[in-house]
Amino acid sequence: MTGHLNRGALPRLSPELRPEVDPAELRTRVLHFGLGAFHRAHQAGYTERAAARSGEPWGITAVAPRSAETVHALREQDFLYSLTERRPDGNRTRVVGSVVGALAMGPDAKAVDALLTDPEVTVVTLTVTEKGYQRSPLTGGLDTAAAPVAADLAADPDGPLATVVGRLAAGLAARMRAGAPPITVVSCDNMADNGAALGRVVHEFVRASSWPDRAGTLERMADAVAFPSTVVDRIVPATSEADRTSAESVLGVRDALPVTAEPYRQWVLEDSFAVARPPWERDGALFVPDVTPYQLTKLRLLNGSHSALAYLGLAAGLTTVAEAMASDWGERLLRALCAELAPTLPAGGPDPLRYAGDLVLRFRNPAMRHQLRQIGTDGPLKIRERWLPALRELRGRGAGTPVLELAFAAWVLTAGPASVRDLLRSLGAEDLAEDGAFTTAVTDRLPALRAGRVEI
Ligand code: CS2
Repeated sequence: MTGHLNRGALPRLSPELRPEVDPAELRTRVLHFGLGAFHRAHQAGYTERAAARSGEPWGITAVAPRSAETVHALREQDFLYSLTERRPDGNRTRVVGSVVGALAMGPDAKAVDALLTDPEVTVVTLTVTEKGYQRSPLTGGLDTAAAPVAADLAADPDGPLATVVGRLAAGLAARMRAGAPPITVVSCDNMADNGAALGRVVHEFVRASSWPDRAGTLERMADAVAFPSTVVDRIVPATSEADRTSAESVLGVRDALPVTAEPYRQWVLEDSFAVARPPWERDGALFVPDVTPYQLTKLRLLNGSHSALAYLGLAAGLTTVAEAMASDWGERLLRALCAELAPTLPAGGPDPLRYAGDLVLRFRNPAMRHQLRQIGTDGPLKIRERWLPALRELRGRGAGTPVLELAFAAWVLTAGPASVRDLLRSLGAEDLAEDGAFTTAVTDRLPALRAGRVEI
């Protein structure tokens, strides 16, 4: 077999490699922002199985906020791509069939808005990372002074906009004017209270706009647009050239956009949708009244220890999470950090120590090549969510924070500021910058780390 993956190639694939749905039978009923590997390995799979098991035609059109490269590559493949689960006992590959369209947010602005006003589209999902929300570090609300936000506020809302928040606000406003049915907008990014955070920036964008009907739009949005909070979880390393080669050898056709992921996956959603949604529970998603205990456990224990392993691993000259876990300090660090953070977690979530044990197994998976550098990017945005609230809470109670101090020192080293205080100030964490005991403890950790030693 030659050629590349597309609908025409499906009949030639062996049955266990084919999608669980016939993509030709799906229609766009979910609009997704953020066309990265994570969406393709997580929500797209849940949606595919929800459609397959319910017989309802839930298809996704995915919007790339910035680069149109993935959009073109997906179009070439009729929006198909393969997902390979990397299990310690071998790989399992399958083509995913739930994506039925791809748009580039700037050039395709009109098509994006047409879907946002389409009565058939009742769900919007987002994986745009923390920086996509354009939040002010001080207030958590919309950073109207940020250049792209200011430019979008001044721009014609019917034309191309630079920010997802602006596009969403403009499209939802158009939906309200058109009198289309209610809609649910689901943040799938790693932030505490992600639904409320998204609702806030979208509402604030409308409020800060000069649209003549903004007051009425805000009123209608309050009734007709829901912003549930969710917790998404699956480790999805960036795709490498080796992944493309191995996907091709399994499929027998070239796939330019394969994704790889660990076998584990989880999706917990606040059960407050406005209208019809894919029955994701048919594929194991959990709908609960309040996601907070799950969300904080995942953010602080999983993402928090990921960031700690990333900065400490980089300081020790390592490359991947599995390598850091195989070092003589990796597992100890992870367990000690989880134990330190456990008292900050609300009741009602997973047991923190058992959760830490599961993380040891997931992070150790030798079949995954999850780059420490990938996790280390966007440090300030991630650390603000992952470490600072727990750090403040523990220090406020007078509890020791030795593991966070060590992790912080490793971050200082890789971020390269003049001092620990400077770094804290640049995060807007004036209170911690003034906490002399903390800054001294972090500074004291630097010499050993500079010598490549991680001492827990
Ligand atoms: C990671 C996350 O890159 C990162 O910052 O911590 O992407 C992590 O792999 C996922 O949240 C796991 O669900």
